[in-house]
Amino acid sequence: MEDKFKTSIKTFAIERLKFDDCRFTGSRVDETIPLYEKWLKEGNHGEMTYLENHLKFKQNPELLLKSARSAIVVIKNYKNTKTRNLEGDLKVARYAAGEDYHLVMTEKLKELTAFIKNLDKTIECYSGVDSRPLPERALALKAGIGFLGKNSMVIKPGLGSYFFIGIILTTTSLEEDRPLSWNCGQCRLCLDACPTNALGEGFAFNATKCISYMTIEKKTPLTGEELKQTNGWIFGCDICQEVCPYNHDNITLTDWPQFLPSNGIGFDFKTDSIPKNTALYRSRKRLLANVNNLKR
Ligand code: B12
Ligand code: SF4
Ligand code: SF4
Repeated sequence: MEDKFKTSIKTFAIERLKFDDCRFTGSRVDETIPLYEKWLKEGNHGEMTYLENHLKFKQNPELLLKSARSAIVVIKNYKNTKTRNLEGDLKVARYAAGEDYHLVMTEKLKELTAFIKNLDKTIECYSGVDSRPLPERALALKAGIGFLGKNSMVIKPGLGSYFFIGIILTTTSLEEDRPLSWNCGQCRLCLDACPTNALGEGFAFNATKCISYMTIEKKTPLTGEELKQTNGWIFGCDICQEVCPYNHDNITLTDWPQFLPSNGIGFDFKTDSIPKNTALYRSRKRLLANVNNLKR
């Protein structure tokens, strides 16, 4: 599809909707499927069995959208405070301190989809943020949004890694943007900082050891040892991002007020009344059980 079409989408996404980047790639990520299969086979996903069901969709995006050809990748910075104290009693990760990003991002993706369909009514779209079986990091990497950090995050030089990824699959072929050729170099700060050794050499990542998994995803109750390891984190974990030099103090804060701590639970968990518009609200049963166990 002609460049003018891409430019219109990009301009609308960045200038009107205030996404921090918008790039284009093909809908397939064939080259990363063996990595994903190996990761599952090794049991790195623990109790997140839904990730096994995601495999067939990641292998074949046409199961999500018939004749899917391209992916539009948008990102939004959620950095919501200049610095963060990683110590403390009960800690909530930056991404969950504001309003629920699923809801906020989905609304913006709807607006972008409406804009695209207005440009060309014959185009079909399928969008998702986090909860749909889309290979979001693989698409973001292929589109050149950023590079893969040793902490397994997509990192965009100049913005860091505190951003959400949103995807729109479309039925039209768009010229693909190029991936970034960048990497962490000799740095290994995140590997050394992860308190549970969830990160390993060669981009290894064992979710079952990750505090984020323990506090958000694990369905069975945390063991005493796991509770000890969470060390006050009650929803997510920011350590491997906070130590990353790409997330230095001068990175600008988000310009979407929804993601500011004042519009959600904030960083300090002090009350049992969790605002309904936060991601924590949906997980509150597990969250409160963990908090009560921690207090014991
Ligand atoms: C399951 C999941 C988790 C799990 C597992 C995390 C993980 N590292 O895999 C848990 C619960 C632990 C988790 C935690 C977090 N998550 Co999460 N999570 C997901 C989810 C739903 C699926 C990820 C997945 O499939 N993982 C399996 C691995 C194997 O796949 P992958 O990470 O996609 O990696 C692929 C690419 O890296 C690709 N690849 C491409 N090129 C290359 C090159 C090389 C050399 C290699 C090795 C691989 C590679 O291969 C991999 C396999 O396909 C995605 C949303 C989505 N639908 O994709 C969000 C997502 C990855 N999470 C996100 C976030 C924000 C977080 C947290 C920061 C939240 C928090 N503060 O606690 C932490 C970060 C922990 C960490 N260091 O990764 C963001 C990441 C944004 C970003 N900048 O990268 C996503 C994209 C959600 C979103 N829409 O914004 N998450
Ligand atoms: S989120 Fe925390 S526990 Fe998980 S890999 Fe990063 S530092 Fe380790
Ligand atoms: S802390 Fe260092 S090794 Fe880890 S992701 Fe950042 S730059 Fe890469």
